[in-house]
Amino acid sequence: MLINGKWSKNFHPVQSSDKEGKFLRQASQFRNWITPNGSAGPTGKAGFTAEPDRYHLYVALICPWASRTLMARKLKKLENIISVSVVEPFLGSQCWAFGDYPGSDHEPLYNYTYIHQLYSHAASDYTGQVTVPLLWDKKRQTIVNNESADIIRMLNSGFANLADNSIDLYPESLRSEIDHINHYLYDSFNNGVYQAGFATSQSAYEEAVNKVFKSLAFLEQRLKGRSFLVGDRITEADIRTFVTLIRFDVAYYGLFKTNIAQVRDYPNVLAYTKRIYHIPEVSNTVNFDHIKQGYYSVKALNPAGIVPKGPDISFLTTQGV
Ligand SMILES: N[C@@H](CCC(=O)N[C@@H](CS)C(=O)NCC(=O)O)C(=O)O
Repeated sequence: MLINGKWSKNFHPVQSSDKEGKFLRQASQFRNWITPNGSAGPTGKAGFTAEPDRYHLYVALICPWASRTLMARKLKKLENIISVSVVEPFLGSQCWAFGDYPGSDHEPLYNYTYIHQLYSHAASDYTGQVTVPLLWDKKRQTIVNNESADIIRMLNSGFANLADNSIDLYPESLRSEIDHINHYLYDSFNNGVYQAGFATSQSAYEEAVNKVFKSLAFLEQRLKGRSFLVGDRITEADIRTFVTLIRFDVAYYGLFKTNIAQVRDYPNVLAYTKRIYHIPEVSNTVNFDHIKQGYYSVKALNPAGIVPKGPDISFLTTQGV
C-alpha cells in the first residue's frame, strides 16, 4: 500500500481483516464524476467534463471490479472516447505493474511501471490500497474516480451524445429493483467470495461461504424463465453479477474455497452466464488466462504459485446450452 505517497514494502494484497478474521474491503477514496457539462456528480468535485480523448481507464483483466467498467465502456460504445491500459495479471511485490505479459500494456502517459505511481502522481500524500479500476483525467493529470460502481454509472449517463444511448444500463423505471439486487449481491456474492477467500478464521470463512451459496440459490430461482436479472435487457445488475460468475469455476472455487458447487451445477445460472458471455462486447473483456494467472499469484493464498490446469471451460465458451 501507499503511505503518505510512498510505497510501503509491507504489501499484502489482502487488504485487512477484523478481530474475528473477517475480510474488510477498503472504501474507495477518489469519487469525482464525469458529467456532460462538468458539473459535480453525486460525490466529489466539479470540473470533469465529458470530452473525447480526455480520460484513460487503467484495468486488470483478472479483476471483476475493473471488468465491470470494461464491459460498460464496450456496451456504451465508448472505445474511441476513453482509452484503456491493461496491467499484468500478477499481484507482485509492488502490486499492479505494466509490462510485456501477453494481453498487457506499457503505461502510455508517463511510462510508469506501477499503478501506485499514478496514485502518488495524483495525490502526493495518498495513504491506502492501490486498486484498479482507475479512471484518469489526462487534461488535469489526476484521478477522477477509483470506484467501479461509480464508473459504470458515469459511463452510462455522463457522456451524453458521445455514448450509445440506445443502451441504458440503469433505466429510470428499473432503478429501485436494480439497486435492491445490487445491494444484496454485493455483500453476499461479489464481495462474499473475497470474504470466503481472505477469511483468517474458520467461522468467518463458513459464514461467507454460506452467504455465497445462498446467493447462488437466489440467482437460480430469479433466473427461471428470465433472460436478465431485471427487465428484459442487460443492465448494470447483470454486469455486476456476471463478472463474479465468470470467475467462479476457474478461480474462486479453488483458490477461495467456495467449493460446495460450481456455476455449471446451476442450470439457469449457467445458461445466463453463457448468454451474457456470448454478447460480443462482453466476451471481449474476459481473459481466462489473466484470471487464472492473476488469482493464483496471490502468495498469501497460494505460496508456491502453482496454477491449476483445470477446469475445462469449453462448456462456457461454446455457444448453445
Ligand atoms: N471498490 C473498488 C474495489 C477494487 C479492488 O479491490 N480491486 C482489486 C483488484 S480485484 C485491487 O486492485 N486490489 C489490490 C489491493 O487491494 O492491493 C471498486 O469496486 O472499484
